[in-house]
Amino acid sequence: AVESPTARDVDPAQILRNVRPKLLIDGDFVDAASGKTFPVLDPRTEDVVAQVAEADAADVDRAVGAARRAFDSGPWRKMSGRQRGKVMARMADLLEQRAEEFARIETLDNGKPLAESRAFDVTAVVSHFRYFAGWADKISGKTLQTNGNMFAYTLHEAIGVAGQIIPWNYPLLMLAWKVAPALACGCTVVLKVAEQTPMSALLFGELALEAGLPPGVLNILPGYGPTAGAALASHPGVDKVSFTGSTEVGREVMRAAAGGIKHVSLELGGKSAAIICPDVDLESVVDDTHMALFYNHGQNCCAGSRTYVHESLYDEFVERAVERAQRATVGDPFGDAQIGPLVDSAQFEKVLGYMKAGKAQGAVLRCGGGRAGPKGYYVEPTVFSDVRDEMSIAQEEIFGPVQSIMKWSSVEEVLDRANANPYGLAAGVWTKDLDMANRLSRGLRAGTVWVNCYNYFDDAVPFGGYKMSGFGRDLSEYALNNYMEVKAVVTPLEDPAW
Ligand code: TXE
Repeated sequence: AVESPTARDVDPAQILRNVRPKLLIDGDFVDAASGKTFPVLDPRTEDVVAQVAEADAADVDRAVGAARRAFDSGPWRKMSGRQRGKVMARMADLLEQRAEEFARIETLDNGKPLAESRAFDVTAVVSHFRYFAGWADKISGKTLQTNGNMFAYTLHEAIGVAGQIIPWNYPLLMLAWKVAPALACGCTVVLKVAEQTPMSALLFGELALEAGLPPGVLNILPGYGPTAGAALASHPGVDKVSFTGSTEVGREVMRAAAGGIKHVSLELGGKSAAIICPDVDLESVVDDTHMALFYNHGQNCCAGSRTYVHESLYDEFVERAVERAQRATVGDPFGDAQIGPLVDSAQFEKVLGYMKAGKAQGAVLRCGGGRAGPKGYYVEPTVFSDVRDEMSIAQEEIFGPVQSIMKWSSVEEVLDRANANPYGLAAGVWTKDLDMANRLSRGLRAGTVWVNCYNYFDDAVPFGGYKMSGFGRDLSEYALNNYMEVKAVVTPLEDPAW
């Protein structure tokens, strides 16, 4: 059942009261050079809740100029790691003090349940800035043993200006994954936020300044991809481009960055396999695999969107998975519903299109399959069984609450089928058999393999893709590599005994 899209009494203007809908450039909130603005919608109602300054190439140029100056001659790079870490820790503290405000903005902008914005998104962002604040004074090179009479060591130096482009599915968390390691390394940043969800980042920019981040170190540009995003990816003043989004746009970004031989890291789409072995406890696995797909309404790059169930359990699994999906409530994300609206009309149409394609290509629709409610971007939690690998719902990233359940019989076969997809972001394996767990986790061509769990994220655990899911790692010590140059310094020793 779908409750009314605005069952809860929330006032968007009140939620957004502290957000300045502008561009953050060089420490100031400014209008776009063109004076243009674009509308931001409430996905519950499709109503416009704000008009935000729309950055384009001229603003990217201003922002990159500011970031360049802040890097080349500003205080940030010259501060000690300890001092930088202190500012970053203050950013985390200020965010924590205003966690509720951020959670409400995130839910209004994106449509995700408020309980999740609080418990996951905002909490994870605070934790992430603390974690990388801790790294800022622990970044150092190595002293090397040379074969000759030479003294050699490496310096790990900040890459320079990072141009970062992020999507809308976790607006503030994607900011954190990009910005925190860059700042820890001493880089300065121009961040292009997603046009659907610019609000939380703008308030965050305000807090960053309050925490003592010098002007120009973090510049934030709301705007569209083909204009602002493309200008950032190709700007000669940018040393490094990091991108999270679709594989299609990732390819464009890489091409744009190629002209300047910029460093690039990409976290792209996925079609992750969830493999259920015959020896599992069905009850908990049904729940795990449900959450693996339906969390964040399936708008998750690592969503477990190909559910491979061993033939011995298949019929019972399908029945229980359907029952589980039917229990998921759809409705106002400010209420108790587990599934809110999708982010925008494009996403809504895309997901409905895959629901139609599943039916047309012969998968068996077990529940859902259409829009939910008359207004807003709500869709029904949907389960298809009897899905075959060649169907588009089994091949392509849907990015919505649509579970595709397939049957397997031998381990070689399921491994081959799981790997026979261009993406390689994540996978899940459920078994009590250690040999089976080892065999599958080593055999799967994916950047993360969760065994007997799914969607477990930790600041200390790297995340990123194989194959067309991209390269480079977010999170953890590995993320520092995205923002560092390695310099070798070599000098002769007069006396080998030194
Ligand atoms: O992504 P885009 P969209 C997938 C998911 C989704 C599909 C489309 O399947 O349904 O992508 O979503 C900016 N140069 N993912 O259209 O277009 C854009 O403004 C530079 C998976 O939202 O890739 C936004 O800031 N930048 C993904 C960002 O790129 C450009 C998360 C992502 O937008 C640009 C989101 C250009 N030419 C979508 N065009 C994941 N990996 O989590 C757009 N952008």
